[in-house]
Amino acid sequence: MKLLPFLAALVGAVCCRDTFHGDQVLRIKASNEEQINTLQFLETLEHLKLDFWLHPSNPEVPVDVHVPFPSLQAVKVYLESQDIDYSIMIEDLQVMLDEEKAGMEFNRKLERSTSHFNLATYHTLDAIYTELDALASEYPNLVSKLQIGTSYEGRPLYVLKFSTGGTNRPAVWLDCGIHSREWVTQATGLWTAHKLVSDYGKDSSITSLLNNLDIFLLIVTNPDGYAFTHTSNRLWRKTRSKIAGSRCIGVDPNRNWNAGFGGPGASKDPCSDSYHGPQAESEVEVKSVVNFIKEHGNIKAFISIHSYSQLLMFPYGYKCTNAAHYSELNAVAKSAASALTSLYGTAYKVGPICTVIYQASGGSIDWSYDYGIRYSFAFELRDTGRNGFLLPANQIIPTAEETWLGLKKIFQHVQDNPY
Ligand code: INF
Ligand code: ZN
Repeated sequence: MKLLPFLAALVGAVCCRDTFHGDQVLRIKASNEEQINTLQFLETLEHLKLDFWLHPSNPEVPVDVHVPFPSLQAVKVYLESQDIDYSIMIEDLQVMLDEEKAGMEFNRKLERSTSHFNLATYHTLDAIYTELDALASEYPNLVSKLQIGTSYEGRPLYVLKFSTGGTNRPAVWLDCGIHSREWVTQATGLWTAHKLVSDYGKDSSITSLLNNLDIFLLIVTNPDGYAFTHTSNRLWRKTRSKIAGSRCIGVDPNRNWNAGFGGPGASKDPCSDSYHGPQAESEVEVKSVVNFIKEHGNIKAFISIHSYSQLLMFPYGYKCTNAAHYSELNAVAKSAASALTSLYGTAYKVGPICTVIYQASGGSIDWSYDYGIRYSFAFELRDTGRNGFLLPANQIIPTAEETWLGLKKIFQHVQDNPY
């Protein structure tokens, strides 16, 4: 009888994993507005089960779409019939997922033998949470772990606080992994946490930063979704909340903030990957961050880390008019992006969400900016589409290193421009 739970777990682990054998990711280049409209029509055909990694917006921005094998032929014939150019970005999605999984297994075994936390690999939620405790216990005078809430499925939302003292010092907020499938963002958050503790007292810019500002880092903003990407569907984006009246699960946590909520660029369809939710802040993961920011009362910068596309954006997404601090935000973003590019030459585009990509309502940094947090930015990390969300683990550290140079520029600007 003892075997039963094990067998159940085994069946559970194996039986419900989504597989993507023969699925492809196409990169579509629309050449005009009419072709964009055609692609937007395609996006409404639910039976094709298309997963748009990059949505059709304007002809300059490519459209990346995961096409399940059963829909491949029909989609390709349709695109060709409309003279819409496309290339195959990922030949067989399952092959890439299997390679990623094998890499993680290998590194997990290596880790067990060295008991050293390997920042150059992707980790499970449990491994990340264990590492948060390790950091807090190894650097008690610099790092503490706070729980700011509990996810829909009951997982803690842990924030690392980096502080060298003072009471309620001006602070910066940094969140990763609000979209669970964007694995390089949680990995970058982990690397950044290590960078802060190892360089404090050695690197004058980090020392000065932490002697004046506190840093709050939420490495796994969507733990339910992240756990689900490990057990069931690697490409899951949303939360895992149940929606009354729908068989579909989850809300897009980057459409659920009280900023232009329910406006253009969000879906009211619970089965859509950009579903805004039944009402603003319906998702406990979003509500917990909002409550924390409001209770703290002295947050001066709010930065949300996404992937992919290599962009550094600032408000607005819910409307296409310029923010009051447009010129300052643009200048800071340009300076941060060029610092980032200086390391490995990784090119970034800079600008307001609405013009750099598309109109998107209910986004986190629009909320933080309208709440009064002037320095609100969103990063879209590597790459520009060769691997998309499946960025090889050997790019984690270079990505985190270059991103840190951009973050440091923003933090220094916050330090030098109190408001
Ligand atoms: N980003 C897009 C999204 O649809 C664009 C975005 C980023 C909108 C930041 C608003 C704020 O949410 C991603 N990237 O999903 O992962
Ligand atoms: Zn995202």
